[in-house]
Amino acid sequence: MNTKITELLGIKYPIIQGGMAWIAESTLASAVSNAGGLGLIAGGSAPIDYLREQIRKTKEAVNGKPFGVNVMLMSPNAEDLAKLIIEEKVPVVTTGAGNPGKFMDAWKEAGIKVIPVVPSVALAKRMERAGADAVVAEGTESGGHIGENTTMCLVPQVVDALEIPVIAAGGIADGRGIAASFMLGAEGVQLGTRFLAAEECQIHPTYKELVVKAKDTDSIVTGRTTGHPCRNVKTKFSKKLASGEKDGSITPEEFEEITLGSLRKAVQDGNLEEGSFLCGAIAGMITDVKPCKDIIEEMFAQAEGLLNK
Ligand code: TUI
Repeated sequence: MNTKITELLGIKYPIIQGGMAWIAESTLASAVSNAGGLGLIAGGSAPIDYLREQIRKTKEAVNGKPFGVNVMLMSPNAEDLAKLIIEEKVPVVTTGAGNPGKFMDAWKEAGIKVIPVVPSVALAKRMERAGADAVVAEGTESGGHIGENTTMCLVPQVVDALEIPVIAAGGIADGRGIAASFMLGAEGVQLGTRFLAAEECQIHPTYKELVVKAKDTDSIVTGRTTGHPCRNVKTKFSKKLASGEKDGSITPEEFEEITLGSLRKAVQDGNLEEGSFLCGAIAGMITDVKPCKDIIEEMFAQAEGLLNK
């Protein structure tokens, strides 16, 4: 399936794996890249030496195939990671949770393909003007830190507003979602939640089980009072946070305190009492754990069948 995104990135399938903080490391990223997509290592707020090692491991595992690094712009390590990406000659960068404008020129000068994740048309236009090669238009169905607009509404509006290619994200986990994204004008897709249930994804078994067992109504948004809304699996912990925010019994400051380190507790410990299990609203459709290669090949066979009809 050739699109402007397969051409831009030199990949077989127009699919990017989400840059999920604490989750997307070299094993997952290299499995996605080796299967013909673009695997990403998440910068999150990880130490720079750890990220250097992850980048080098991935380079070795993909044997010349492209891969990328996601820079979470709210992280204190963003500046150092921006430099590391140039030093290590990482071919592709995606960014999230902010405006990457100040890093753009240096990345472009180094020949790096830059793909910011955006939740609005206004930010998408700003990114195009700043020199982005493509954007990921991410709907509120996504897991983790989210904007307000849905994928169905956001993607065609971003497509209409830009000349550069658009990648759709949020609520996509099978060939139907991919075909629908192309109908909205996207040239590629980014998936996070589907890859949580990949064999190569190194999260705690409890996390995978929550994703596979989730039903359609099992995601919940917390953090609205802090200005950083975040979609999670509905657990006793996330429900308590959401209701505390609603009735005012948890202040934004208390929310930040309670959730500090909660993503690590979910990913590494499977801690149901204190962990934030980030996931997208599509988790209800995911019912099995399989290798990235099978996930990608099956989804694109389904999408091509639908698009050829
Ligand atoms: O970044 C994500 N998803 C994430 S980041 C993350 S770690 C985190 N933890 C706690 C609080 C915040 C983050 C977990 N999931 N997706 C891409 C995304 N980017 N969603 C929304 C945005 C975004 C928001 C505002 C992008 C740009 C933006 O710009 C504001 C500005 O500065 O103009």
